[in-house]
Amino acid sequence: MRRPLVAGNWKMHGTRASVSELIDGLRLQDLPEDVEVAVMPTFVHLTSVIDAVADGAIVVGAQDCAFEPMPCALTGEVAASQLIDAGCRYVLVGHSERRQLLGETDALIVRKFAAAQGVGLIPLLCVGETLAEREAGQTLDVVMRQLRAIVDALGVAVLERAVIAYEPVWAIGTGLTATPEQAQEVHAAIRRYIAQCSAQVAQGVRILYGGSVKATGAAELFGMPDIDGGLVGGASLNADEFGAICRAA
Ligand code: G2H
Repeated sequence: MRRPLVAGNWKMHGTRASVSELIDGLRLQDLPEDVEVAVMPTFVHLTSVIDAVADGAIVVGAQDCAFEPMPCALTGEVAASQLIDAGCRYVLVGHSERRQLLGETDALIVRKFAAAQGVGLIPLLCVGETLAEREAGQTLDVVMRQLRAIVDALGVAVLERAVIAYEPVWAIGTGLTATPEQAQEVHAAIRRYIAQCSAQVAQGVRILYGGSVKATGAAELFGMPDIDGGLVGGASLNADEFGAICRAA
């Protein structure tokens, strides 16, 4: 049995006051014990959030890490080892906003993934196609290319200590959610692809859906056999809405 994970990606949102208010709101939520709940604030808010949730069930992740795992002369970056030291459990790698707006390549994402795992962080690898790629019938080619970059470089076994998030780029922040059937088709293809290398890894790896997830419709998405939870952006900034999404998983 795969334990569902719902992760709130707060992106570049929040002030000290609004983050504190959001955490207070989350602590009032009735979060299901059989679902793992994570939040991913900006770097500047990480330690205050980690301290604030230390006595509860919510775990914390970062939104990025450097390709170098250990502290070194790399201005502006944060090492995976520093995230572990701060108390993080997860780190996003390969989010489409970083692939598209910051030019992150598959090769760089492989290095960040390896840096994270090397120090014991769990990488949450994001994959997904653009609207043009979907319309050109290239969805599975694109998603498998992004996944193959990791498997070819690091081996399939690394997915035993990782999470995958399928996030169709056309559904991110647009209000357009993939239908449960559209998402399930890609999730099942991802699991089939991994099963070609290892049936055991394929069975165990959690594959989240991301892209305009809201409380409405979340239960239908999470009810699909290969969808193991969600990576939630905008809706995770509202404690009641995020709580409802967690309860739907
Ligand atoms: C996709 C998602 C969270 P949103 O980026 O990673 O954001 O739910 O706002 O589409």
